[in-house]
This record gives sequence, C-alpha cells and structure tokens, in this order.
Amino acid sequence: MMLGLQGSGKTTSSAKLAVKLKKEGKNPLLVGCDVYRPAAIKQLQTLGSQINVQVYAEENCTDVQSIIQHALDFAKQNGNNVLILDTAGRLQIDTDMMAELLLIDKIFNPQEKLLVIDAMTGQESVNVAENFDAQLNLTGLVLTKLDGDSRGGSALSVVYCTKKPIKLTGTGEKLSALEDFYPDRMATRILGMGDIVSFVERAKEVFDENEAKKMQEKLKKAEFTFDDFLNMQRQMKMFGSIDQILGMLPGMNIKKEDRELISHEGEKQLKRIEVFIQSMTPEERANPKLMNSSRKKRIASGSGIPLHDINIYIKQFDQMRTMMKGMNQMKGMFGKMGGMGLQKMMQQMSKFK
Ligand SMILES: Nc1nc2c(ncn2[C@@H]2O[C@H](COP(=O)(O)OP(=O)(O)OP(=O)(O)O)[C@@H](O)[C@H]2O)c(=O)[nH]1
Ligand SMILES: [Mg+2]
Repeated sequence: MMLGLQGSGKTTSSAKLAVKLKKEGKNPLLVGCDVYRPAAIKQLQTLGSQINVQVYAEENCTDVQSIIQHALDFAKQNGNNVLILDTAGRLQIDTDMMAELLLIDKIFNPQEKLLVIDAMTGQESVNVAENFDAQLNLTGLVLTKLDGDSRGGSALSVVYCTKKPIKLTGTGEKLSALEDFYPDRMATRILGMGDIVSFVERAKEVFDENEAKKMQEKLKKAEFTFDDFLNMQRQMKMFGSIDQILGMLPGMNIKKEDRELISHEGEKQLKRIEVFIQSMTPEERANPKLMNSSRKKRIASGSGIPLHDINIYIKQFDQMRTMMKGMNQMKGMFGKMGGMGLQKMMQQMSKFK
C-alpha cells in the first residue's frame, strides 16, 4: 500500500515499483485506489501500459474496499502475486482519508505500508510521517524527487522520528528511476555539497581569535603584507589541505579528481610563493610598496624563481589585497569563517602561477 500527501509521487513510485518487481520475476498488479481525482485512474492505466503491467481499476466506483476485494479476486485468477495499491493523496492529512486507509489496513493487512515522501518537502515531512506512522504503523518510506535540488536532509529527521527505514528512493520522472536506498550515498548527498559544520568547527579549533581580529583590520585597510600572507598560509596549513577545504565548502561542486588536482597544483604554487616571500628582507615583507625592479631581480636570483613569475606573484598579491579590501563578507574570516569569503580567497590563491 502506497501512502502519502498529494503529489508526493505515489502513482509514479507504484509504477516504478512494479518495474522493479517484474525484473525480480514477480507478476505485479497495480490497483487504482485513488477514486477521488478524476484523472488518477487514467494516469495509472497510462503508466501500466508503458511498462506492460496490468492495472485493476473500476471507473465510477468510489468504494475502495470493494475495489481492492475485486482486485484480489482478479489477481488470483490472473496469476498476479503482488498487488500495489495506489491510494489517493490529500493536501493535508485529513481524518476521512486516514479512516479510509485504516479500514483498508484492517481488512487487507498489507505486507508493506510505504509512505511516499517528496524530498523537497523539507522538515514538514516529519509531521506527516509521524502522523501516518502513529495511525498505520508504516513498514517503510520511499523518498522521491532526489534528482531535484533538495539535499534530502529531512530524511534524517523522518527516519529518526519514525524509526522506519527508507526502502526505496525516486531519482527521476522516468519509470526506471527507482533505486534501493544507500545510506552512504544519502550521507554524501547531505554532506557532500559542503560539510559546513565540520568546516566551522575546524576553523574554531585552528584559528586564533585575536589574530583573526588583527587580520580583519588589516584587510579592511588594505595593510595586508607579505608577512601576513605567510602567516595566513601557515594557519591554512593547520586547517587542512586545499583539497580538504574545498571539500568542506558548500556549493563548490567540484569532482574529487579535480579537487585533488587543484589541491596539488595549488599547494605546489603556495610552496613556491613561500620560498619567494622568504627571500625578501623583513622590510620588504612588511611593506609591499618597496618592491622595485632591483629588489625583484635580487629575489629572483636568491630564490631561483624566474623574474617573470615574481612579477606575476606581486601583481596577483596586489590584486588579492584590493579584492580583500572590498570583500565585506570577509567579516571575521578567521573568527566566524564566512564560507564564501574563504572560497573566493582560495580561488584567488589557486590562480597564482
Ligand atoms: N523529478 C522527479 N519527479 C517525480 C519523481 N516521482 C514523481 N515525480 C513527479 O511528481 C509529480 C507527481 O507524481 P505522482 O506520482 O502523480 O504523485 P502522487 O502522489 O500520485 O499524486 P496524487 O495522486 O495527486 O496525490 C509527477 O509529475 C511525477 O512525474 C521523482 O523521483 N523525481
Ligand atoms: Mg496518484
């Protein structure tokens, strides 16, 4: 028995489930129990013919109980060994609807009572699931529309509150888009777009607040020096590799391989920049404006880095300084770690060539 709010994906998931069962060698029968929405039976019949699965429905009959009884009789004669009951949805859980479902449950005692939840619904689905479970004692959950933008974080709360497993997931409108539930994939999905919680926790561990405030002031006034850059880089290193940092930031959406490449290149460049800065005198490090051509030449021969690259580093350092000054969201970067601020900074840093 497929249950759920209106539009959650019951009918689609019923058809998907039929496809899955058929593949497993069963002979499913789809039963149209949505007798309220005029087009519901037609929808089920269309889906059934697409997947070559029989549909039992009675047009002009609103007695769901008798429809199911007839469907059972039909199945027995016809050799169907699984019935999938596509029930009607409602905008909110209403008592009439629940009474009807309770009756079906009592009379036919379905082996599976699956609540279909739209992943986009968010935390409201917790209330819905608790309500359904309290009345019907669900056997499992189906989480649909995981192909959308939603991360499906509500799955955690729903499972936690009902203690019922997610048995299937819907990952598209196509009737093949039904998957078993893989907890690790769900966890990666929930965390994968950026584990901002770990990110902030890590930041709190690593960055010194006083240091952060000083740095913030400097950034605001564009007093950021090469020394500060080195300092920042050291703190960054304590924070983790560029790869780890990128992995924790939300919305980066970079593939793991690419992240490793960026990280590898980025770290190589950062090491080179460190050598470059360490070849400067303390005065030069504290005052980037001192960098004239004879000083640059001296640093080039001292560090073994070509003058051309040194010019680029200095130019990019200046750009970064200007950018940082304008970056209002950098507020408390090392204290509160404004994620976007750091993200932009990392991008800028990885541009060093
Ligand atoms: N992208 C995407 N769309 C889905 C998925 N499952 C269902 N849909 C779409 O969601 C809409 C509603 O799906 P239905 O299966 O009709 O939902 P329902 O729960 O039967 O709706 P009612 O019978 O009106 O309560 C349809 O346009 C489906 O194509 C899914 O996993 N991914
Ligand atoms: Mg439906």
